[in-house]
Formats: sequence, C-alpha cells, structure tokens
Amino acid sequence: MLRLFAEHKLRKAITLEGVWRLTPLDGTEREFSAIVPGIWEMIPQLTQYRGKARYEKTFVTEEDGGLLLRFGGVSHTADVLLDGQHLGHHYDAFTGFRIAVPDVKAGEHTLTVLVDNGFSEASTLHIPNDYYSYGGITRPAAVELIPAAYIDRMAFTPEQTESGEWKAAVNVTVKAIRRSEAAVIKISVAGGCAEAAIPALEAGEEAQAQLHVRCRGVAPWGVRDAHLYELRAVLERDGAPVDDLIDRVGFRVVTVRGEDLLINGQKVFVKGFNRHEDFGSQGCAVGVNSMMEDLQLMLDMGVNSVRTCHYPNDPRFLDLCDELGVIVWEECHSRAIPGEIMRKPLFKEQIDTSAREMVMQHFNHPCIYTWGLLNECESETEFGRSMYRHVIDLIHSLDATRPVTFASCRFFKDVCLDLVDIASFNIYPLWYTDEDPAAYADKLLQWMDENGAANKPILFSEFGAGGIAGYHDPLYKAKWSEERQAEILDRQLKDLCAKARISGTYIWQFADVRVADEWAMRRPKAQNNKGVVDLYRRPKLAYKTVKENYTALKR
Ligand code: ADA
Repeated sequence: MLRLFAEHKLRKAITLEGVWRLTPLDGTEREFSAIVPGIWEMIPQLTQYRGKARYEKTFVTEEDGGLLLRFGGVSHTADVLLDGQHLGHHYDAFTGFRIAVPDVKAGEHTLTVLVDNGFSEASTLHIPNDYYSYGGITRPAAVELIPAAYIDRMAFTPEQTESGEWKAAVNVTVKAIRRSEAAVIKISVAGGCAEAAIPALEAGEEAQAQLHVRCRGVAPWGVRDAHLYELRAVLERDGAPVDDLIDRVGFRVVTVRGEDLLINGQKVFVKGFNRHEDFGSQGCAVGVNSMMEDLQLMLDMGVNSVRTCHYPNDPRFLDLCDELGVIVWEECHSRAIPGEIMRKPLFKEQIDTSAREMVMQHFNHPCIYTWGLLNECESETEFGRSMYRHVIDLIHSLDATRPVTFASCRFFKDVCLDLVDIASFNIYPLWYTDEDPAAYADKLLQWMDENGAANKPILFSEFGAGGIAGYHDPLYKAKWSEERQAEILDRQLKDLCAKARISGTYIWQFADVRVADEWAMRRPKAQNNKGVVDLYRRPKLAYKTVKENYTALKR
C-alpha cells in the first residue's frame, strides 16, 4: 500500500511489496533476496555498496489490458523494464513515479528495476552529504489495472465562504492510454457532490475537469485537531463506473498576515523538529510503525510540526501527520548544493522535477502548510537569487494556496529574503559559534527585517548541538557529551522561543542520522549526532530538555 488507506474501491491492484531478486551489477556473481520496500544496506554484504543493482520480480495478471506501474520511491535512480522492454527512467529517491502501459496480455510478467545510488555527473541532488543516499526500492510499489482512460490525479482546494460554510474546488485529470469514448467524472466529498463531462480521448491525450462542491457539516482541520474526509472520484461511461480514485482531505486555509502565520484565521506558533527519513538498519525505508513511533515521541515532547529536511517524504508519513494534526514544512530535495553544481543545466532540470513532483504529488495533504526549497544554498549572489526566484515562481505557479520558504545560513549576506512568504534562518549559537543565543537572535532578526523579511513571519528553521548517545561528562560537560547537548538546547530554546518577532522554531534534529562516508571526518561515528534520540530512538538527556521547554511554552 502506497498510502495508509485504500485509494480505490474499483480499480484492482497487485502489490509489489515482498521479496525481490537483487543482483549487484559490479562484476561479481552475487545474488540476494531483498525486501521491498527496503534498502540494500541491510544485507550484511552490501552495507557499504554504492553503485548499480538489478531488482527482479514476477507477477501475474488475469486479464488483458492496461497497467499502471507505481513506485513510491527508488533510491536514487531507476530504469524500469517490463518483460525486457525498457519503459521508464526516474531520478531522485524522494518522489514517486508511475508508468502507464497500454496493452499487456494476461499471464506472468517479469518486472526489472535497475537501481543506481552512485554519485556521478548525472546526479546533482544526491551528492555526498550530511545524510546518507541509500540504495534500493525504498518505498512501496504496486501494479494497478487501468481502463482505456483512467483518473490520474485530483487536486483539492478548500475555501471557506463568508457565512462560514465550506466549499471546495477539485481539479480532476483523466488520461487515456488507448482511444476512449466520452465519459462523466463524478466527485463526492463531505456531503457534497459534482460532475463534469470528459470528452472522447485519443491514446496519450488527457482531459481536465474543474468541479466545485458545496460541503455540509464540515469540521475544519486544525493543528492537533484533525478532521479528515474521503474525496472520491468515479469515472462513468454509459452509466457504469469504469475507474475510481480516493484521497483523504481536510478543510483548512493557510494565510500569512503581516508577521503572523494563520491556519483557519488562527495564529500558529510552530514548535517543530527537523526529521530525516532514517532509522537504524531500516535506513530511509522507514517502516510505518517507526514513523508512528517518531510522531508519538515528538508529540510527547510537545511538538506540533515537522520539517521534512531536506526532501519530500513518504506519503504515508504525511498521512500520519494529516491524521494527527501535525503541521508540516515539506521541502524539495536539496541540501547545501555547491555553487558549481547549481550552475549545471542538469541541476535546474533535477531541482525543477523534485519541486514539481513534490507539489503535484502531495498537494492534497492538509498537514503541509508551507513548501520549502534549496536549504542553505547560494542565496547571497545574483546567480543564486535567480535560482531561488526560479524555484519559488515554479512552486507558486503550481500552488497558489501555500506560502513558500527556504532555510538560509548566509548570515548578514542573504539577498533572497524578499522573494519568500516566510523568512527562515538556521543558526547554531553555542555550537558552531560562541555567541549568546538571545543577543545573536536579536542582531539577526533586526538585519532580516532590514533586508527583505519585514512584515513577514520568521522561523528559526534549525538550531541544536551534537551529543554522542551514551557519552556522559556530568562534570566538565565536554562538547559531544549528552550533558553539553542538553545544556545548549536548553539555552537556545529559552532564548529563541522568547523572541516575540518569530512564528516558530525547528530543532535540529529529532534523531541521529547516518552521513555519507565523505563526511565522516567531520561527524563522529559517521553520524550527524544532533538528534535528541539516537538512530534507534533511545532518548538522550536532551529529550527531557525539549519536552520541558516545548510543553511549558504558552505560545
Ligand atoms: C545545516 C544543515 C543540516 C545539518 C546541520 C548541521 O544547517 O541544513 O542539514 O547539516 O547544518 O548539523 O550542521
């Protein structure tokens, strides 16, 4: 299951989860049984493997017809072959992709996925970084049986009328894999329904229908007060249903008013964590139990928000946030990409795809309140500004309903704060520098207001300190001890959360993560140790510190 609920009542699906045959393509003759979703690093012989590998699995279809091959995520490059025929290519671990195949005979089929997690000229977003680029089919996958024209996507935009009632605009895309006759699309959500005509389509064509629904008795979706509704579209031909698609939506409106961030007209103060998708030996293929455990731990610490540093997350994690009323800053894939890579034409192509796929695929999640981009990239030059402007414009063109932000670290040099709706800075006083957090924050906030952030909400998008799990030094509190980490976080939280000018904070970070080997000399244990829990979620001393601060905070 790619989501945490059934996406179809009508369309049949065959899961691709389970055991696949895995062959590393490194000239050795080795073959393994690999779990999907999963990382190959969990196989003892492949813990360090970086490069290409072949995944293979057979499945059986019982009728002739069209297939939709769906992959939630392959890390990081995939080439997909069905019965030996190359059908598609996708780059980037952190967004899903689909391949529609028009005519497939009933019977047994072999699906081959060539996976590559190597660093090369062909990869501008997956580079050696302060997190690990694992290998494998890392998110769920499935094959769906689709008719000549099928429902490809629904985009749901809720709106509250002046009388307080809710309505919604729903944009439905229908795609044809073969010639298809005219049809009708019907949608229903929260007691309202609407329908529209879909014309006859030739193979490869698509049609869009814009539907408007008046809903009844809606309980709005709020922070830690989530109410979800089923949105269902059914495609009918001659009165008979031929395809359907289900999503879960919430009724809420995000606005930015001056320095405030509002959800359904109510001011929100963000108490957040940065969280990577990484869990011990599961790597980035974090199981759904572990996702839920992460959220429960964060809620226990008084958190109301997660930043999906530094890439789009598994939709099942977003489903859980929808369910729990946890608001999410989701960002397209990029962390501190060096200027020379940002100047490559391929970078523009790959960042555009990451941003576009993120917004298109996750548009309906009520939990997402802001889209982020280009964490700590070149925001201090004219060239950098042109890239920020480009990606911001792209995201705004795809979604006019959510504010956009990025996390800067270009202290007193950034030239892009005027481009965003929410201004955000990553700061590490008492860890990388010796400044007093309160004084440093005042200096930075004043500079931000004078340089593009005036009259906008401001977030501290990262702050924290390293602490090696299990290393104690109660007396001297040496750097890297759990005691020092807790002490620094306590000062940072007290000083930063007290700033009236800001709309929230994201602690760096929730859990320790594995880093690329190239980073190991800067990172003890080859991990970014700034988690308040370790790789296996065992709390460090800082857990209690965060819990005390966030739960006592009355904002
Ligand atoms: C940056 C970056 C994070 C992480 C952090 C750190 O702010 O955005 O990905 O690397 O620093 O731990 O230093």
